[in-house]
Order: sequence, then C-alpha cells, then structure tokens
Amino acid sequence: MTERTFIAIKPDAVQRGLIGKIISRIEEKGYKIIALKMLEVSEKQAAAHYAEHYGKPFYPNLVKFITSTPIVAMVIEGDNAILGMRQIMGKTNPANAEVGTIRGDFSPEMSFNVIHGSDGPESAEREIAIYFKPEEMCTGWKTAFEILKEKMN
Ligand code: IDP
Ligand code: MG
Repeated sequence: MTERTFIAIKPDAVQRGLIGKIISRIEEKGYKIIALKMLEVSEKQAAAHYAEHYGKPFYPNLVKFITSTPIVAMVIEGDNAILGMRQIMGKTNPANAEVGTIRGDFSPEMSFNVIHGSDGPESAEREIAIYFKPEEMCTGWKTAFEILKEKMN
C-alpha cells in the first residue's frame, strides 16, 4: 500500500554535513520525495511534534535540540514507506541500531540520532500537517521507479 511518512534530518546531522548522504539513502531505496524544505523548528512545532514525550526526563533537551539548528523536513511516499523508512533509519538508540542503517552508521548516541521518521499512519498524517501545507506536496510527477513499474503492468 502506498503510504506517506514524515522524515526529518535532525540538527546534529545538518551540522555534521550529512544531509546529502541521508537523502541519498532514501532515493536509493526507491522512495519518492514529494516535499522537502530546510526550516528552523518553532517552539510550537516542537511541542506538537513531541507531544507524546511531554513530561519525560529527556523532553526539555529534546525540544532544545530540535529547535537549536535547522532541520531538513521531508514527506516521503512509497509502498509501505512508514515501516520501510523506520527500517532504513534503524533503532532509536544508535548504539543498538544495525550496521547499514542510518542511525547505526552515522551516530553512537541516543540524543544525537540524526533522523526522525513517523512510527505509524496516524503519526505520519499528524506530523506532516505540523510541517507542511497540502499545497506543498509535489505530486504531479513520476519517479523512474514508478515508470518502470507501470511498464510491467
Ligand atoms: P523514535 O525517534 O525512534 O521514534 P521516540 O521514542 O519517539 O523514538 O523518541 C523520540 C526522540 O527522543 C528520539 O529519536 C531521541 O532523539 C529522543 N529520545 C528518546 N528516548 C530518549 C532517551 O531515553 N534519552 C535521550 N533522548 C531520547
Ligand atoms: Mg517516535
């Protein structure tokens, strides 16, 4: 099933010059980037994004971190893209993330785990709406992968 998921390249990865490498992994997998922008996350956006973690010990630092330096926000579309992106990202704690995943390859630490990805259809819809307007979705084009699949139908 075609899904959309919200992905953010976090401030640590932006500062460490990893934007290109992370985007490459998403493109190489065959997913479609239908929206992309760099932005400074506002306090309001941070609170909405991480509402589920409000009150946890790491919450204040999480908000401080996500609002500290720009992020690169994206909407990614593809077959089972929500779980697929979580697999490409690797486990939340990079120390436990498999080698070959983005977190496993690019970070040793939980607080600097380089990428965010929605964890289910409801959070994807909610998170996309925090960062993007519907008219920001670029949907009127086809990837080479989509064209390839169409030919085989
Ligand atoms: P996820 O990013 O893999 O979905 P969540 O449990 O939703 O993981 O946590 C959101 C973010 O909060 C994590 O990506 C990480 O940056 C941070 N975080 C989660 N748990 C901890 C913790 O125990 N210590 C420090 N930071 C944490
Ligand atoms: Mg999460």
